[in-house]
Amino acid sequence: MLRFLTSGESHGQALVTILEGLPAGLIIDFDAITLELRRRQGGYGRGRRMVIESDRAEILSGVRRGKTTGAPVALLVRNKDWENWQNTMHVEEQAPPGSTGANRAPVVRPRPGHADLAGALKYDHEDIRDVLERASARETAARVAAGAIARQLLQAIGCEITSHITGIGSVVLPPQTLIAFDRARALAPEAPLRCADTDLEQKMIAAIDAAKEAGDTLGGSFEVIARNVPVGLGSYVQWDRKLDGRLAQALMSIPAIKAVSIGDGVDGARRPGSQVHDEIVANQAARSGEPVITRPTNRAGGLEGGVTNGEELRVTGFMKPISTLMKPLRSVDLTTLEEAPAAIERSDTCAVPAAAVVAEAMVGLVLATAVLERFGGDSLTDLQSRVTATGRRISGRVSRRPAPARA
Ligand code: EPS
Repeated sequence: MLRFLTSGESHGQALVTILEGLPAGLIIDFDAITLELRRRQGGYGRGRRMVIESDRAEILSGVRRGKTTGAPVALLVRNKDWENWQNTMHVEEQAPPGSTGANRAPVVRPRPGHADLAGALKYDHEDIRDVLERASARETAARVAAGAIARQLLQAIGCEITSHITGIGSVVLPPQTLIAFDRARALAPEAPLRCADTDLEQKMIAAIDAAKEAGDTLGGSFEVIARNVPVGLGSYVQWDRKLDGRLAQALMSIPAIKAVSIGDGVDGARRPGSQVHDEIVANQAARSGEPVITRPTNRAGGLEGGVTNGEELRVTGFMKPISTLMKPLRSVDLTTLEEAPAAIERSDTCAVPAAAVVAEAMVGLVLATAVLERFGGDSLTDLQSRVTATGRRISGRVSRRPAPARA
């Protein structure tokens, strides 16, 4: 089974991840990890912090001569901003000699919508910085690094993941707009918002500009798409094995994600079953003319009964607006209990494109975990041969054609 933990504060020295359970023999593409980290840093609406950082993951262990060994993989992403924060964030009781950066005053005015107040009460922190440093979405850089490796494992069995932006604030793609996998993947990493509708993207940009101007923030939504997902990941036999539940949990764990839907999601709840469920039809295979089972639609988003059904997996995440407002909401000073505007921390106006990249990573980690549960294999070659064998068996059930080798 694949599992990972992260550690690290937003303005501490570094973020750390340990990813355990990878099979041996996976060739690691270091540039692909860097590319994912760079994608996460981008998107229109990000703040000045992203000008400071240029995230790279250093692999400390578990990889030798470019390949996984089967041992846990430790990854380190350094915070360049640390040099501006040493006098505030030092680990030692006193800042060591030579520490740099300002010694910042404690944060005492919690931001509505942030973990600030709940966290200060729960952990009994006087300085809300002890909450916000770990609750910060900076942590998601560690997840993206781990997710980039999970995606490389999935690629080794032919499974790929992409995403696109479906809404910023009230500017949204019409419901049930189907964006093809290839169209989403072709969106340039440096595109401002990676929205497939470029006219709409201009309106989204204008909405972000207006929010920034007003000292406000904006949320939005994105869809993650995975294709060539093996049939049979997850299970209906027990509540905690349903893959839809596991994906929802993984996406909801991304800061500011407030809802997750699969396939047509909420929209499906408003239509009759005849307009929601994907019919199962017998077609003729293009070349041989032999019968083959196909699904003319994929409103279910690739999951039925909590089990992948071989269609594209389509998961949408909905993000609330970032809770640091430059024109702050009312709050209370925790030291005096008098009303005062919420604290202002340097922040982003909109981070939906970044959240989409994080969601791709989380989907990758969930799928890679489910693949390893289903097929096992301590080496990549074992895993690949099991995936291929099962793929053949399933192809034999849905068509009369021999299955093409998957990996
Ligand atoms: C964040 C506040 C901002 C964001 C940060 C998340 O950081 P700072 O306070 O340093 O300006 O840029 O996101 C990242 C650092 C990142 O890597 O995504 C917050 O409060 O959550």
